[in-house]
Amino acid sequence: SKQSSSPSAPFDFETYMFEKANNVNKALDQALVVKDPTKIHESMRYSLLAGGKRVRPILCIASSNLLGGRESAAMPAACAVEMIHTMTLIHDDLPCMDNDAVRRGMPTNHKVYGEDAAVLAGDSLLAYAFEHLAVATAAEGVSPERVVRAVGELSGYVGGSLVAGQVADIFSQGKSDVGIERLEFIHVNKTASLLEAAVVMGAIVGGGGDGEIERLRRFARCVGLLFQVVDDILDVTKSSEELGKTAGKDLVSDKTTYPKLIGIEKSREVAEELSEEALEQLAGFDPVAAAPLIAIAKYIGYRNN
Ligand code: GRG
Repeated sequence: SKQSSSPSAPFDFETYMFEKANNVNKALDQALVVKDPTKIHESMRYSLLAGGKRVRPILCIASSNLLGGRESAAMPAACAVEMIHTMTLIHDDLPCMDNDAVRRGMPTNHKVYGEDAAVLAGDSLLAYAFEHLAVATAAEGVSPERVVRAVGELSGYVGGSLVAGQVADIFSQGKSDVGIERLEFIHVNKTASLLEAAVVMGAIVGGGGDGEIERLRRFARCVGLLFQVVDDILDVTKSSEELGKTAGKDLVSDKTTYPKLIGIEKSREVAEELSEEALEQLAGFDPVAAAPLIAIAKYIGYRNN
């Protein structure tokens, strides 16, 4: 059978992602137990354990591991960032926001549990993420200084970036004057922020120095932006294929995207630049230890769905 844990074996990305996602799923399952009142805990677990690629927690573990940190010490931070990602999805799907009926191939939280429970499940996940991060990371023997720093980073990204990105996105919908700077602001805050939080927290609990933490922060920002640019490109190319036309749905919808603003070729160049800039940040690290982060960046840049 395939083994990604042997240091001499070549790095196998798919096995790595599969193993890590499994470990994350187990840890999430154990972190959030059903208590009284059961409905709210079941609602939280419904969305938390609904699948998803687990890109953020895996980035957190890989970042920690690059600096010599143990997976078990990074797992609470990895789970915390996925809890927050999940709560943003629950709230984003609500009728007062995007009003979506399906998420991760399943009915959205409020469709199953009602709007009242969905709002509270999101709120509860948000607070519980910080409790879990603080208590479980400390229990792993990580120093109080590093635990406090990780809590500060995550809360800063959530309160300072995530909400700002969502607000900017909502306010720019239907507007024709959204420029490239505004679009980048939305993506950096709405999407890159949690990927950055994941990588930075991994570096902190993994014992990284300030220089290492900052290099990994820049890596994650590039990867986060790359994620969105590629998403925009795929939206156009996928829908063109589906429609058998040259113009995809994104070129006619009211959502601002990179291809719409700068064209598909230039968008591909931006993606290429971001990918290179991300990989440059890892140049000073041991290439074998950095293999998972390099592979994740490449996967995000070159995926085709
Ligand atoms: C934090 C208080 C507070 C409110 C949140 C609702 C909101 C404010 C923000 C929403 C942000 C949002 C929906 C960002 C989209 C991020 C994104 C790229 C989602 C898709 O991520 P994937 O592809 O999804 O990693 P899976 O399902 O694989 O996890």
